[in-house]
Amino acid sequence: MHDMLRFSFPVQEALAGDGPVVALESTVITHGLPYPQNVETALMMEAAVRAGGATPATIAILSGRLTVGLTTDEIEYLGQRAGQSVRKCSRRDLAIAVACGEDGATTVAGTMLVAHMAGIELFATGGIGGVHRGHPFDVSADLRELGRTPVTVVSSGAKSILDLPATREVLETEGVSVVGYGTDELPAFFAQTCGLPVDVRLDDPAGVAALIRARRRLGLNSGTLVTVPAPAEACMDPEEAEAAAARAAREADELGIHGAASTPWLLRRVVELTEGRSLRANTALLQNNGRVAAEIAVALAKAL
Ligand code: PSU
Ligand code: MN
Repeated sequence: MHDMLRFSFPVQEALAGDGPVVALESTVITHGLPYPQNVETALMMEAAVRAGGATPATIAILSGRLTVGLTTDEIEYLGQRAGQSVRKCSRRDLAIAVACGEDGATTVAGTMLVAHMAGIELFATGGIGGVHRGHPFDVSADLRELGRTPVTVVSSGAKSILDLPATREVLETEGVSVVGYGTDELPAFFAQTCGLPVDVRLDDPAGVAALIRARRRLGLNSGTLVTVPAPAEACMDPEEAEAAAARAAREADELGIHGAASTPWLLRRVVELTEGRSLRANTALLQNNGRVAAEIAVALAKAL
């Protein structure tokens, strides 16, 4: 499988020495945030991973090559093409992008798959996909991937534009342990909680590392979801966040927006409706999650 992967030098070196590495996704760059904030945030997220003591590996597909660890120029190249023709690559799209020699941005599902091929356990993002409001059959491939690929995803829960109780149910069906990192309740992306319980609260990196090791020893092939509330100073008022999410979901229905285009459209609309407050929360939580994932990767590397 390795001959399909192209590693950056720092990532290759870190993996060869069993050093801590954190994977980062690229759909958030091309479809989740506007330019130039997308590039700034991607670079700040990499810096947050380094500050936490790990090597960042941003993952994307460049001219059909699965690339593990992007250079600053490659992040800038993808970032400038936000909203344009870069393929959003979930599990179904990976082979297509490779076969056709395309550029592709990996979603949570796509990044988990490539991270696992590369031997990377930790992956940080903002919010995973889930079940769309009013569309119980639009279930993100992220949830299925968490059920069948043993990678630990650090996020602020699922995006609040989704049906969170339904998303929670599907995670249970898929056999995914949902950890609250320093919290008893599932965070709601821009807001700190949605009132739903997590499966276990763990308060430090060593606790999460112990859970990952237990999952490995048991031979379970499912992933782990570690949920981290957005930093208090950047998070949104839960009522404002909810009102914007509900309105955006209603408008998307009226406009007939669906499928893979849904999430990018909804996120963009919520930024408009909240006059940029959701964007501020999104960039802050992405960085925070990068740091937390790095600290867990360090604890896991120590315990090996
Ligand atoms: N988190 C963010 N912004 C994003 C995403 C996550 O803060 O843009 C992306 C992820 O790549 C996730 C995708 O996998 O949205 C979900 O899309 P869908 O609902 O179509 O599966
Ligand atoms: Mn979908």
